[in-house]
Amino acid sequence: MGLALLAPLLLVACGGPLSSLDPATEATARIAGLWWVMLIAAVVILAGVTGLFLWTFKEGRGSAPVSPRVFLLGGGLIFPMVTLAALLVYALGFGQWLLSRPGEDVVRVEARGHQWFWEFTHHAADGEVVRTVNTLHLPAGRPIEVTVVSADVIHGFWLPRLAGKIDAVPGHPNLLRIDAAGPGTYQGVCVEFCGLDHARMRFAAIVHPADRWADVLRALVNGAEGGGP
Ligand SMILES: [Cu+2]
Repeated sequence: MGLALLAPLLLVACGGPLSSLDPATEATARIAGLWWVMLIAAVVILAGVTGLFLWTFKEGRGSAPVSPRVFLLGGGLIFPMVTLAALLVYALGFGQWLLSRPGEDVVRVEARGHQWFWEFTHHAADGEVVRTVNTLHLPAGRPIEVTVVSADVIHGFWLPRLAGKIDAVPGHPNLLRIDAAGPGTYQGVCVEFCGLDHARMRFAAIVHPADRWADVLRALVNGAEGGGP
């Protein structure tokens, strides 16, 4: 009964424009999946250790169901080593897949962090360059590679529902891959403390239908806002 009441509350709490637990792409769905696996594993481990602790209290000293040697070696050494090694191998492979994957028809944009705003650079088909502030325009259904850099201090680029997060480091471009399946407006935020106005360093990514992408770029070149999705 308790769980039945709790589940809808948890789902509501996990929603919202800046929630990585409300994924809109395959990449963020896999990130959210990994988060849930880690949460459940952490709860199971905590419950097990608490259970052993309470058992010892209840039954008295020396009555634990496992010997101290097994508990220390198994629980303190072997189990964390195996678990952390498995997580490390998975995370390295997944991180590589997440950051940059080869693909045809890749759309390349640049995100440059400033104290305290984001400057985005888009490239139109005729070679024109379009810069926007705090609004990133993207096409749906095409692989997108965002080059993330900084003009001053270290910032953190994060679009929770669309992609993973990556640091914006001065003089060191980082690549972030985005595959946005459908149009929409997604919220992003700076996630590295970068000074007084860090908390207000938000931005939006507008994902446009693929067949409107050329028109959007043309409108941006002509000084329009590019419209909604
Ligand atoms: Cu910041």
